[in-house]
Amino acid sequence: MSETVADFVLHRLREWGVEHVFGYAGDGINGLLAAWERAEDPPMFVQSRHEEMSAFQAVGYAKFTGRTGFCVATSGPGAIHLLNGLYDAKLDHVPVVAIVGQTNRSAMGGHYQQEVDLISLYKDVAAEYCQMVTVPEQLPNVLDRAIRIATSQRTVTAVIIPADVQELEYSPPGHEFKMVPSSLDMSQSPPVPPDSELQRAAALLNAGEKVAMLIGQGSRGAAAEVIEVADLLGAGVAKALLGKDVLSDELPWVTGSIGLLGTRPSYELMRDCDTLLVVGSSFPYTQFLPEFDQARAVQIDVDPRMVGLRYPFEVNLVGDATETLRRLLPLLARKEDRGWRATVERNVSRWWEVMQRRAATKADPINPELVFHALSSRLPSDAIITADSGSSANWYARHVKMRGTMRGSLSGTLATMGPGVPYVIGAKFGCPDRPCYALVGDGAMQMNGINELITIAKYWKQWADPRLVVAVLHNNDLNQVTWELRAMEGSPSFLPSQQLPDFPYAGYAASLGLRGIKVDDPKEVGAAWDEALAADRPCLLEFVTDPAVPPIPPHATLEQIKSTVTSFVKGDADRWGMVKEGVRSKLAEVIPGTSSDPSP
Ligand SMILES: Cc1ncc(C[n+]2csc(CCOP(=O)(O)OP(=O)(O)O)c2C)c(N)n1
Repeated sequence: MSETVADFVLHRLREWGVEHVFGYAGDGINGLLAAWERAEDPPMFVQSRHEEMSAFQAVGYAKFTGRTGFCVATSGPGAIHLLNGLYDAKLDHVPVVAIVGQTNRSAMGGHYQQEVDLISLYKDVAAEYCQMVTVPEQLPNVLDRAIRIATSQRTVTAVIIPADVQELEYSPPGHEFKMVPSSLDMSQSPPVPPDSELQRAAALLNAGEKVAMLIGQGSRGAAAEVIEVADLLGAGVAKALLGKDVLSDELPWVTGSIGLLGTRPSYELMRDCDTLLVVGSSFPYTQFLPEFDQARAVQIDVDPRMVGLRYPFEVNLVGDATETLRRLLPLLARKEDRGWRATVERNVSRWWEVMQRRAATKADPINPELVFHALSSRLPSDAIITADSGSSANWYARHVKMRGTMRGSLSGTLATMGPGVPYVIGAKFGCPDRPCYALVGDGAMQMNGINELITIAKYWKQWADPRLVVAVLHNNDLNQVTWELRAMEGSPSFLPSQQLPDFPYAGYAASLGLRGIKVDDPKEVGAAWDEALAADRPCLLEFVTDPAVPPIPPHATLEQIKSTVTSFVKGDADRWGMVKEGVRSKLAEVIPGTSSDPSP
């Protein structure tokens, strides 16, 4: 049988070294599915429960492997379902190629079943490249460019292939007028700034006395250079959430996360510095950066479209983080006065004590901070961790100490609920020998996670290492938003929107043949983590946690907490609990011994 367009798609993906495509079936891609049936793996077709999950899996795969993710869906509803996951990729600068079906060319424009104007629909999410293949000769060029652009621009691209085109006999572009042949292979040569720009940056950094660094995911792979620069400048280093795993939290001058979910020492670092060096981060919350007239600032980013944002930087260097820092290093003078460094280190060490105390603060029944604190020291040094949007992102940001080769991520920019579980599924296909943890709220679990447990049950036996732990914070509340409502509106929570129906998470996991453990006693938290990691199969840990433990922002004072909490003692069912827990957590920062240490 001759090669069809669909056969060629798989053939070309194989030539690009693609090993996994995350997708869901439908007649808009029947030609592709039939080709998959004929073909030998790779690429492997990984089936989810919903196309949005396929997109999230592709994003998780790409985030944790550093490779480009691929997802596939049928026309109309399938392509629509992919969108949220694709936006997650686009906003977090993750390379993902979406291949979607379309109705037959003969039906287009006829208000046909499942016909949606996909070029228009994908125009924004795949703004860098979105093309429909209408004749076979167009294919290699369109597919190759979609892969090259997604990979080099770290963005989303889309290839739309009508169902009838998939079944046409493949015919390559010729050596002719209006034919566009294509080829494989691509080399990446990251940009480096010119010497004159590096000298300007170095002069500014050398002139400062109290240097703060902020690093993001763009500094991945540059940890050694960041450490050297920070040492020379006597700087403290804060991390944007997507860059949390770039640098170990065991370094005494790493202040941890920054922002609303960040740490107190990061807040203090920015509040008190006189010089700022941002490397590979587009951290959006300007209010957590120094005052505009307080610090002179340099930014380094690989993408010329992303420099000069968020702060009045004096020097904007366009360059790869590793190469740029390497070239900057010989131009930097070592700061002999180490007083600022010592202050940063004191703040950091105090913060970790506070975290210990906060985790040990009493709650009913389990303090979610205890759950994350107990996990942190138990994590294998090669663990992959995801957190979902919700209060778990707070506790992940503050309590999980990165070390070794640990990796971690969440939906940093779109901040969508729901990727926690599908991200780790993507990770398990990309890095099957690493232990994975998804840290998820019960709302996110009910939104997506429960269904994707079925996907885990379907595939886990194929993974070299079955260790995958899904931890659910069972608080029957959309807690993060409940707290936002309370803080912003000063109103009691609106139960019809915030309260969640109960669900037996651990029991459900067990019914799928996975391990399921329910924990409602704080004394059992540590042992449960150990048991989950030792299990011979993926394990769901259901922690019954207290929704009254507030995710306190790093800059809040005890007085602010007291007045905020008391201001909404108006109608909340758990109002007295909140007052108690909020004040208690804040007190744990200032007064040792406000806890009843339940020994994690
Ligand atoms: C798709 C989507 N819908 C809604 C939101 C708004 N939102 C952010 S966090 C959150 C609550 C999450 O609740 P849950 O998963 O139960 O975690 P908790 O905060 O209770 O730990 C909501 C509704 C969002 N970010 N994404």
